[in-house]
Amino acid sequence: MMNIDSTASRAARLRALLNRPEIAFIMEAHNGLSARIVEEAGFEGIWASGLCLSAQFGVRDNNEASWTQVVDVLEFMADASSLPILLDGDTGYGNFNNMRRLVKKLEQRAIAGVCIEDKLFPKKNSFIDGDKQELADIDEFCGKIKAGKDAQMDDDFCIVARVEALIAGWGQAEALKRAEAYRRAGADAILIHSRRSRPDEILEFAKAWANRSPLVIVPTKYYSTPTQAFRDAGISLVIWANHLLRAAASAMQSVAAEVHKSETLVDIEERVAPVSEIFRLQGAAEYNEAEKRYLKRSQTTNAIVLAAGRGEGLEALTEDRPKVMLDVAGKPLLGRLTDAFHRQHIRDITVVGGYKADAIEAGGTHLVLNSDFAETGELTSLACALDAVRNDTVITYGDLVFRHYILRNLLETEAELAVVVDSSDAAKSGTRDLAWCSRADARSVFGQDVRLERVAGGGHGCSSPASGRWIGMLHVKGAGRDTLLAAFEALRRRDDFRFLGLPELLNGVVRAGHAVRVVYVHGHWLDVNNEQDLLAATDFAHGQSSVGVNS
Ligand code: SPV
Ligand code: MG
Repeated sequence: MMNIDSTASRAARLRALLNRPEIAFIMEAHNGLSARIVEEAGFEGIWASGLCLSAQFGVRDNNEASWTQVVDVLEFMADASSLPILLDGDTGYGNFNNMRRLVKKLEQRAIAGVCIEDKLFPKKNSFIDGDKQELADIDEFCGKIKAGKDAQMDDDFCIVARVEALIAGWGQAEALKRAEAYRRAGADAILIHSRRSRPDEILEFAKAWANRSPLVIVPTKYYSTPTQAFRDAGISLVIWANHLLRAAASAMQSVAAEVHKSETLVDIEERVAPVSEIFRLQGAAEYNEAEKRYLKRSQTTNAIVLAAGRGEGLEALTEDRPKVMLDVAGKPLLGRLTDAFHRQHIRDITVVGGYKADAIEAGGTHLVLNSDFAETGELTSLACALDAVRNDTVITYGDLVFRHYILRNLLETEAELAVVVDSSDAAKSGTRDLAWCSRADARSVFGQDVRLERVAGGGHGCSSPASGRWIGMLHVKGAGRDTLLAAFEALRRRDDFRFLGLPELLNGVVRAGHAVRVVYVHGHWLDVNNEQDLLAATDFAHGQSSVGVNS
């Protein structure tokens, strides 16, 4: 078969289908989805059938749908498929002037051509009372063809003239006379239609027509004719005019009846296309790719919450649940944390559970398990969630309660690695996670360029006073991920790895010469380590102690 240049315009491709020596086949479509299905099946073009377009609206093929409603559907079809579309334009929806406007609007939507029939507006389908159909005046119809040809901007746009003389029972001579007049008026092809169940009158017409111009047929009624007969007759284009709509109608009737009767979906699920197939036909994969490109920030930040511990000092309250499931003003700590993430559009949250992990309930989060939680430190928990350390990840302890701006400020830093340090906690000795930074908190300066120098575990002595306390929250993004993972792997090789916590990881990063940006806060958060903290958290949650809660 002669191949059509797939880079050519749609109109040029339709023209090539009509003009090439080999027969071509186009299939009906009536919306975007069916247009895509036609293309995937391998067809070279689409027939935008008037019957099917009206039927999918649930109206009759009597110009009950307006022409602009038809053009709106064509726009979806052209978006869903790259094939040339030949519109069944009925009678052109009016006189020569309506035809001119139709051609203009079709070209604007990349429709390749239009077929108009020599009947009167409003038309009626050719298979309903065909013999009673009135035909258009030949001269008037020729004027309509000329007007269309004069209106087209692209020389390749095709106008097919459909001869209804055989449908109306006016005979071969009338059909040939009309076809010749339409050809002379400028029609690019002739569609000869028949409502007979045998192809005789079509084949007779084709023989007499003798390839004066491309010939198009619609073998809906003479469907049992072998296609070779059309080839032998020199037919250019065969239109399978309504078969996807009819296939869909049968399938929908059968499924609707069965579900109504059985009151269950169990018997039909395997017979219908999976939802995933509908997503594929809609192009969902492309959307997901585009989302990665254009919705980076809000969609790609994820969080890891370390929530494996029971909570020393809280044994009385944690017999049946881990610390993160302790209630704070009607909501577990973990629920408060996930709410805080959601506020910053972080929905991908991995929780590392351990002690009583079965009791962890946090809708929409992924739970992973550190089964060795009793004998290990935070880095072993982090190891369970290492694949969740991505290009933009917040890692946090699970027992924090904080004002929303703290997480927002951390996310907004440009740094590839950043931690939140509370400068109000600097003076306390014995507090864990004390932090030494390159500069003390100059509280009047917003966005200070301060780097982390060291974080110490509980009670770790140091000659110089600490700059504050790391609150247990860090943000890693871009190349910071590789930095963090490299430091992690270095620690993993140590014999005491199982006892190590997040401070050692931060220190490892700093020791390797990488910058960890400090985001200073002054209070406005707390962590829960004993019953007193729990009460304070409840106050905090009620907003009764919104300033200096941790000082
Ligand atoms: C259509 O598909 O709408 C047609 C072909 O015009 S037919 O229904 O056979 O008239
Ligand atoms: Mg039609």
